[in-house]
Amino acid sequence: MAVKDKLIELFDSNRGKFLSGEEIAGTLGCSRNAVWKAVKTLQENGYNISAVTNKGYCLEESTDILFCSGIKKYLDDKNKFDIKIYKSLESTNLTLRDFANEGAKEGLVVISGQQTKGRGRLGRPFFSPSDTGLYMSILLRPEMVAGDALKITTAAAVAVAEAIEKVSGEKAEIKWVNDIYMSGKKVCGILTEASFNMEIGGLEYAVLGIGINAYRPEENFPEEIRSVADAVFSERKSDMRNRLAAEILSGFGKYYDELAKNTFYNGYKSRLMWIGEEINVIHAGKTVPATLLDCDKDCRIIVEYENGEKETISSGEISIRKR
Ligand code: BTX
Repeated sequence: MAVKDKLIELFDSNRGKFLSGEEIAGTLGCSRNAVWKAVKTLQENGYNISAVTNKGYCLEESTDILFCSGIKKYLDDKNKFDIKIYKSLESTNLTLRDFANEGAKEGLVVISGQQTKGRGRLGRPFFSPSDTGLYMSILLRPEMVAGDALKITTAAAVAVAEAIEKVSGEKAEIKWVNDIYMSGKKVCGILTEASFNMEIGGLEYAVLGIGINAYRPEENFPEEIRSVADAVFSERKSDMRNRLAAEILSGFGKYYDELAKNTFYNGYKSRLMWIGEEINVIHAGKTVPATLLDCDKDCRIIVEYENGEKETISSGEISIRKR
């Protein structure tokens, strides 16, 4: 392990306490100069480390920085996922796809503190500013037919909603198919991108991408999404994003292992927004008014149109109708 990584662990277990350069060098078995250099690198990477003459270095209690051992500390099964953390990437889904194409194993997780080209569905952008979100992609190599891939996304939506509720103590809801809302605003989007193998007639791999607004960005959300987007936490607290990442991985890992049994279904249905309400169904460029009746075992929605016809829908989007 590099000095920098050992230092993160040492600071993490001594948050709010000053440690002298000599003490750190002794514990890590390196020179004081190496400690100083590692502290500088961490500070440049956004760690709030105070340096005070005659006292030493101290990691601020409230620091919420994503780091590997910080996530692993909260994980149920520490060996199930191989986690790689980056400061900034174009898109975690794109980076993970490159790894997948090179043969990476199921369970590889790419996390970034920022995305410069975060991707949403249908080519839309996903706003992913630095240091306030959690942008994460998980590599899966399931043995399933392409039609079952929707289950990956819906199971992930439940795992994310449960993780948010556990860490924040607030209620999270699911907007069909896979947006997570809190108090009527979107705090998370999920994008699963699959690679198909024509010869085996199934999925070669799937990249499950999850983007969460953990905190409101200092400069606020951009004008165009300000009325729809919000963040999970109202104030910055220590280790929130590491805990959130770990809870999502643990929860999703469990549902994924039992995907054929649909064990996530009750958690999905109980959090589904707008059942019984008047909605618009948006599909293939058309917007049609309907009532949302129910959600079946495959997480497809059942809607009733104004002419009384009912339909079960597995793709597209819905919005609430303004009354
Ligand atoms: P989506 O197409 O449903 O969401 C994108 C739409 O949501 C945008 O058109 C905009 O209206 C709104 N939006 C954009 N950014 C945000 C935001 N930060 N919070 C709330 N609303 C927003 C949802 O697609 C799927 C998003 C997946 C993002 C993850 S991040 C990790 C992984 N890597 C990657 O490039 N994408 C995924």
